[in-house]
Amino acid sequence: MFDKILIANRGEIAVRIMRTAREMGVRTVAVYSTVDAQALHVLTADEAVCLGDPEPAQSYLHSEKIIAAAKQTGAQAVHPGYGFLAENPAFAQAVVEAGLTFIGPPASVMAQLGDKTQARRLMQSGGVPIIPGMTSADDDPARLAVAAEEIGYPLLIKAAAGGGGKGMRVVHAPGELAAAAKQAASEAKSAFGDGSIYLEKFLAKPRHVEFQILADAHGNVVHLYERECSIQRRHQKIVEETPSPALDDALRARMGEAAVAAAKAAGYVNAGTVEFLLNDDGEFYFLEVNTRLQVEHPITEALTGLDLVRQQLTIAAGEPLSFAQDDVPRRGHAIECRLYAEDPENNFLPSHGKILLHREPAGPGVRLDNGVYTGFEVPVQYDPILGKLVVWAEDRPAAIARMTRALSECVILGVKTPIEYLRAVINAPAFVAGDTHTAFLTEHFADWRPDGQADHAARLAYALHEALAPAAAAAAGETRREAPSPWQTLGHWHLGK
Ligand code: MV4
Repeated sequence: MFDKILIANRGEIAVRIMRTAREMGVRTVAVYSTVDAQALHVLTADEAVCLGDPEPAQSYLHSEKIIAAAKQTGAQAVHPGYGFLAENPAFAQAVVEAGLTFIGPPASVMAQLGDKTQARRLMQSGGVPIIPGMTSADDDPARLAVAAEEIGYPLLIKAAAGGGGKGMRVVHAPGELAAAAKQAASEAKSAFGDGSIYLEKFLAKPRHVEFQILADAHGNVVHLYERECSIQRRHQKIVEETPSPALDDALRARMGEAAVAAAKAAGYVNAGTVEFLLNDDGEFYFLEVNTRLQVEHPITEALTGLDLVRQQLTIAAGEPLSFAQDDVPRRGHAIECRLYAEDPENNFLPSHGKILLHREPAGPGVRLDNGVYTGFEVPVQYDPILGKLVVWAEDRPAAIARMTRALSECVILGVKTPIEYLRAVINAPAFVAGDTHTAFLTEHFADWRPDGQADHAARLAYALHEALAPAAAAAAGETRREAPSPWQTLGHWHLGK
């Protein structure tokens, strides 16, 4: 096992990786930009190296600086987290060329899966069902028209270099195809530097069901069951859960086998996620492979009891998996809610600022993967994720009740958060019924407004505010003795008369 690793990331995911490293006796090196000098991941690490200015290109996206920091501190391996350089094959390659281990799949595998038409060809050859459509990119209008007739309408134009929903365009009739293709190609060119596009049959209201896989360097591949991630807004996941309410044991087994086949077809090594779209008729199709640890990985950890970061480190160190598919436990139900500094009443606009008060939920079955603290200023330069709240309980209704309770305990003042929105989402009748599909938020939460009722968290916040006002004011750098009224910072919460 490694003695020391560098975590090429920030915030809650860097802290989460360091926690497992510490348990394994592996020392950690943080990297940070000048705005993150006091960030939690820096305080958590054994040592830290400043990369420079806050702009991502000068800090968390600067491969050379990060690799130099690893060499300088004697780290033997680099964990990329998610986002930033995590799915950049050139970075993975540069890490290896510097004599270090990349904690993730080989650069060549990452590159192949990053090309969406190449990924489709790989999956087709591996017997994994793909969405009917083209398996190579083409921009010739005549050939696109022929392919479109074969696939049938409605269809979806996708960017070969895309993924994650960027650069997609629905086409409802042949007359729209040529113009839409031209626009999509030019959008793809400016977004990805590559204007290649292809066509797929458009599936209406599918579910997003992804499978966690683990593959070691000795050819062993297992899956760790699914995560239901259909509750998304603008391709941003909001709530994830496992098991998926849409899967029975037979479908779970078939999709799990397909996920393992996908990993084998790609020559995958380390932890990865095979994404599928699932129709309400029970048909499922390969979507893409995410070649990283995902934001929502903790629900799989709660379900299986396995530590995915530990698995990533042991696989990267060349050790074989210590268990077989039939040994992967699965118990109860887990839900994750993402906590961003954003305003659900204002189109989820990022809400940067100083955290005036941060109170962590706790208690049975509750886990908070957090990256901030009272007094920390959420930087404007990065994704405003603060943390993730994860609960486990014996079944789905108990997990919903537990998440509702944990959200009520969670107090974050100073920036807007979607805590109240999340509570409404997981208690909406359609969610409770398990009717989760990719149009869920559009159908049920397009014009959500808080109900203005005082709740447990608001009352708690008020009490804490009274107790902690001087400390909060000091943390906020206020000259006056009292922090701002909690009703200003709570935004939509109003205590009943
Ligand atoms: C689709 C689709 C319908 N039909 N492909 C969005 C993310 C990107 N990875 C692929 N996505 C979709 N691909 C076909 N052929 C619908 C989506 C989609 C979606 C997928 C997963 C989760 C949320 C979504 C929201 C809108 C559209």
